[in-house]
Amino acid sequence: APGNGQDTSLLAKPKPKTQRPPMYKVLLLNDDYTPMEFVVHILERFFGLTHAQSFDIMLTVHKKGLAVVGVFSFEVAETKVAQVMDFARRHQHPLQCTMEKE
Ligand code: TYC
Repeated sequence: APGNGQDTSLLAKPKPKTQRPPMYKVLLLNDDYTPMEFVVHILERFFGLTHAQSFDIMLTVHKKGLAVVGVFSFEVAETKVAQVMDFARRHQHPLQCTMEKE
């Protein structure tokens, strides 16, 4: 601005902002009925986690109420949620899995 002694026009260069797609957290929710081993199996089967990683996440959900299982693109997150919900429903467990924008 004129007169204010704060001209940055010689230093300010335009910053091209590269657009990155939003990422989505897949969350697993606790309940009182789904067997612990079933949850561990789901984490191994659909998220490619080791047995130890799966057991840790299952215990976190059991103790804290929920946990982030992983962060994925919208399409991948949607698929994981659908796979978990379908598998739980087919086995008649009330397990809930949801996604949330990061
Ligand atoms: N709370 C369940 C039980 O005591 C175990 C459990 C863990 C259920 C994680 C859901 O996402 C879950 N059998």
